[in-house]
Amino acid sequence: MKLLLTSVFGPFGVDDEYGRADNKMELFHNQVTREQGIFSYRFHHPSFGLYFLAENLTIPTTVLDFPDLETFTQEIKKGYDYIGISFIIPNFLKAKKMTELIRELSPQTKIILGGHGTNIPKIETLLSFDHLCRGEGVAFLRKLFHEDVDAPIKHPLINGTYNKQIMGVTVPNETGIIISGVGCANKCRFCATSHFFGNYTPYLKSGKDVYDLCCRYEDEQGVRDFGIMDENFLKDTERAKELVALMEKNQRYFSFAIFSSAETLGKFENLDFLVRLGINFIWMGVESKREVYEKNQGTDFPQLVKDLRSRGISVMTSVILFQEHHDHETIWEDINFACELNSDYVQFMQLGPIPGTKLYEDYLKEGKLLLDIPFEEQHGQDKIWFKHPSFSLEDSKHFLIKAFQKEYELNGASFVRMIETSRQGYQHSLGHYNPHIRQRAKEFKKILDLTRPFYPAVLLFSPYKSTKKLIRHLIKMQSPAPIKTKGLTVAVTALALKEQIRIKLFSDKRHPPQIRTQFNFEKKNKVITPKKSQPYRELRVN
Ligand code: B12
Ligand code: SF4
Repeated sequence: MKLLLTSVFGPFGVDDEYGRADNKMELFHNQVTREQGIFSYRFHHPSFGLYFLAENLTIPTTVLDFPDLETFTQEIKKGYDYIGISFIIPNFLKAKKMTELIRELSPQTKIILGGHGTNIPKIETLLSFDHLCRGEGVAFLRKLFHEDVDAPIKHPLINGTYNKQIMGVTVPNETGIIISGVGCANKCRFCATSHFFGNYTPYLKSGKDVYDLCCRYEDEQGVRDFGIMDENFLKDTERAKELVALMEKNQRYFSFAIFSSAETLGKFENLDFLVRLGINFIWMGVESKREVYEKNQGTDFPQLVKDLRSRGISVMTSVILFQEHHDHETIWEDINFACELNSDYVQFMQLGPIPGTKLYEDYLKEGKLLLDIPFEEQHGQDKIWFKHPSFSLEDSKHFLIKAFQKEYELNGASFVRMIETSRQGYQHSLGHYNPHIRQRAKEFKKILDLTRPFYPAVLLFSPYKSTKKLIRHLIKMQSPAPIKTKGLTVAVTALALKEQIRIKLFSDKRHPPQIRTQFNFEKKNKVITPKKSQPYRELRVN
């Protein structure tokens, strides 16, 4: 029995018959720092879910991440019993092409579809497959392959990011990924993940489970900084408390980037708890200044953001444009609110009725959906795909760009805001009465030292006063840069100039590497299609 699990094929973020240039395979450059030129964060994430699934099966499984069509075609010919494709809705056409290739080149292979794309209504009439997994995948595959559905969850060690660059300078990838659970009980009307997974399914049930995993990462890979893939990690307060207790008892301090709703943060009487927990980044759905979502009721967001940043916790706020109460005036209420929050990062996302959600159901009933808009254009960073009483599709594109530009112009480059947050965190923790918080000062200092050589280049290349003002403030608040940073400063400036030229004259595109990983195989496979433009990596896990 042989299984292939694959993501959809690249290239990504280009206009071709399968996808759109505005749909980049990059988190920040796609939907956060997209208008910030060379200050935009550039990196790729592996397809976490595929590695997670493979690790929890006992049959020989190959994971193919970001293949191109040629690589995928070669792989099909190896004669798999099952090929599982993971896809989201905007990548429907890619998944369809892949199913066609499998049927043509390996008719005996069974096709399994999984991921959020499976929520497309009447999918069985749109492409050919044998099994469909709508929702949680580990139990589904274990059942399909007659494995023990109740066996304990094994967590793979997965790189958080690849290809990390800022201002053209390569930054080390030093993060690991923790998938502590999927789904969220809040079920906000528009939210795809909470509707897709139903209530919360925990993979790591206790603080000890999370702590042990962090120790494994550190022991095996030297990784101490983690991104937690969990819609609302702190909702389980007991798990978080146990994790803090273990870190402090054993004096093994890890740090985390998390998603959290505001009501969850409100459960901790003192935000210093988050510093003790090592939280250095929170992604929080503000959605709108008007309290339209239960999870945000009663939250003083400007104060909360300020309080978090003053403790060294970078905040990403997320605001939805083209909501029902938005017209050409009220939309500015929310864009301006996002600016006032002055968080480190802002994600503006277009309201998107996604199949499976309550919002989709409502809009379908009300006849608001523009059902002829192709799936590859339903990604939230170009035009809306429903009728809005106040905005045309063209309007939606322009307002979105204006929102990103305004926030950037007013508050400065997110990169520099993050440095300022770290400076505040350093100050907060350095003289704190709690020794565990004092312990955290080292982490902030590391960021301050690493980013110091960037200051002159930021001053040189920033088009806005806001960014320059922030840099001058940072210089004023810190002791003079050590002489040894001079050489690095020259190197950073040269690389930033090169990147500026690349973006302006050529293209800002960057592609994720193709990666092939084998789980539960006895013999090592050799690399199949090395590419110059897309480095091809081969790993083996057992
Ligand atoms: C990481 C991530 C990304 C990464 C992509 C990494 C990658 N290599 O693919 C980045 C940042 C680049 C990204 C980009 C985009 N993303 Co994204 N992303 C996520 C995020 C935050 C986490 C995904 C994840 O790893 N989850 C953890 C794993 C364990 O869950 P999972 O992948 O869903 O897998 C589970 C099941 O689905 C199932 N499963 C999955 N695949 C398969 C396959 C088989 C065979 C089987 C049996 C089961 C199975 O089993 C797994 C375990 O239970 C989710 C939100 C979320 N919290 O899930 C959004 C999400 C998947 N993204 C989404 C979208 C829309 C996008 C973008 C269009 C940007 C945007 N506008 O939001 C772009 C598209 C980029 C492109 N060109 O394709 C949507 C998808 C909506 C939909 N219904 O299709 C989500 C749900 C967020 C949202 N808006 O609600 N994304
Ligand atoms: S709180 Fe966040 S993750 Fe949970 S349902 Fe609402 S939007 Fe989704």
